[in-house]
Amino acid sequence: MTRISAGQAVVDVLKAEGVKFVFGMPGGHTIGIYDALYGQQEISHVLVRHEQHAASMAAGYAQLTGEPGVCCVTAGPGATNLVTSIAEAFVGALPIVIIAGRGATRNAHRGASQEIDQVRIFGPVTKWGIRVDRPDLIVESLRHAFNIARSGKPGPVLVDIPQDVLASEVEFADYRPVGKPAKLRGDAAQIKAAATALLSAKHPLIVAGGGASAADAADEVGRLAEMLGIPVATTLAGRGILPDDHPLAAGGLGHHRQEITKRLLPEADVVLGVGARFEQQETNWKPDYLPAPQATYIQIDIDPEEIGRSVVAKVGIVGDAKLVLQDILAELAGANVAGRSNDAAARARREALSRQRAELESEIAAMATSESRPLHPIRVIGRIREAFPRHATVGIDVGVLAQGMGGAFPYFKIYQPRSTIVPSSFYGMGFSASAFPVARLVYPDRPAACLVGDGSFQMVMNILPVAAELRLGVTWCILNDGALGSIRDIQTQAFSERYIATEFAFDLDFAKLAQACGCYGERVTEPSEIDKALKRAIEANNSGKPAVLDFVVAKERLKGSVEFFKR
Ligand SMILES: Cc1ncc(C[n+]2csc(CCOP(=O)(O)OP(=O)(O)O)c2C)c(N)n1
Repeated sequence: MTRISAGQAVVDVLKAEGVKFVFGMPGGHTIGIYDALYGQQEISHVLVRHEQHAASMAAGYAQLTGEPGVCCVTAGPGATNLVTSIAEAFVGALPIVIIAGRGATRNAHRGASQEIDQVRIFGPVTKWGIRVDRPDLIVESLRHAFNIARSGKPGPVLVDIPQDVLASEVEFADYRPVGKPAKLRGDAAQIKAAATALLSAKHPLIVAGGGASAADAADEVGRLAEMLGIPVATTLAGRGILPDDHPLAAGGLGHHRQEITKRLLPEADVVLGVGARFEQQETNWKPDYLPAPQATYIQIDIDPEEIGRSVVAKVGIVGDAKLVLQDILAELAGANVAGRSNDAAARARREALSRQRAELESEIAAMATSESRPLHPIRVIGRIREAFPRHATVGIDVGVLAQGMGGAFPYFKIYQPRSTIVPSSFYGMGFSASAFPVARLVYPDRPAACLVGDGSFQMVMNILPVAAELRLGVTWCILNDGALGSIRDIQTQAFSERYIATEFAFDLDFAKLAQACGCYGERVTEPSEIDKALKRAIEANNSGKPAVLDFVVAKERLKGSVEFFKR
């Protein structure tokens, strides 16, 4: 047992928990933690320019690694600046540990500097929060925080440490982390019922969500799909569970749906949700066709409260998606399914899927080669996909992802799990763009491209110096239509083109902005320049320079883009 400063104890706990990065900004309240970060090598601190970026980057870190991202912020405004992206992480079930300063206990409730009830403010967007009232509680509060963030359905937690508590000394013994939580197996009877339902299905469908990614269940999803010839649709957070060129990959649901998944869900007679919540944003829920009202739903989720929340599950299995799928696979193997992967029904499903995919590709082809000026967004999106390798990390921000720009996601192929930074159904503009530099911290050797609208980028563009300072070679590809395109779309199609508050009168020069922030910057207006600009950006990235490509694109949209808003 040694006596050390409370700030040192915090840092020692972080090291013992395996933390490699802390995202934050210091203040007088947290200076003791920062002093303990000085001169050590194990933890790098990422100095953000606004705490929202700290929360976004911590969430992005959690999305790519499954491990908690850590934010360290000062009391009051430092903490409240986190809220929006913490809400994103809460809805997206991403583990985050927030360490926040807090007004001194001795002055609490009588105007302590930057004092506000942070535990209450964060209440609805965290799994747990505590104001640590005594120095001797710091270490165990942090241990508890890491355990809660990681266990069950992961999520953000808050540890507020008041200024006077952090200025104390604490007794510190060997710290033992709780470690990774034990994985939960599903109920055997329900697993049998799931296998039986899948075997009797004529039009089965797997919907893989963020829970499938979180459980690293990509192999199992693929094996089950192949064993019975089941198409796999994914929610946004599930993209990459099957590579998009796998013969059974049907594409995304919800806002990033396309014609194939739009058809598949209403047709399905048995729908297996793997860590998918069937929320509005995920499935584009509409009473008339989504979710398929007649279908038998099987739901696998780590969180018992999710079972039956959005759809009435006939079979609900609480457990780790990977283990549950392994047990379902074992059950099916015992039921003599040899030949099922290629029986007439499975073949018909495969053929239909492959035909529909070819149709979709040919629909995109004309747009993808369009010579129009301003640039066709699908041409830009297609070329970005070509320029970046399969294993690139991909960020897609809100507007681009939604109806706007024709929806990047339906046409942007994803090939591996844990390779995307995307918003949850909380859906905050700028989240992915502000999180994006973390892509190169997690995967230093993988190129990284983030597709973002000009509206969303303007919300978070002070992320640029953060990336430049750390030499994080990522490329933001701005699809600049001079508008809040997704909302303007609604005005076009449902409000007789009465455009209000959706068009930018000022033409911001994002290339110059990027250059001023130490990044490579280029505006692209000619179709013939797209590939060359991408090459230059990737070269800049390879030498450690982040890049911004400002693609001037048309405001035009794909058909049916406001369907979501029609009743
Ligand atoms: C923080 C936040 N504010 C507002 C919205 C509502 N909203 C959704 S998409 C969008 C427009 C996004 O514009 P842009 O980033 O330029 O992308 P585009 O739609 O043009 O592709 C708005 C305002 C939101 N989702 N999040």
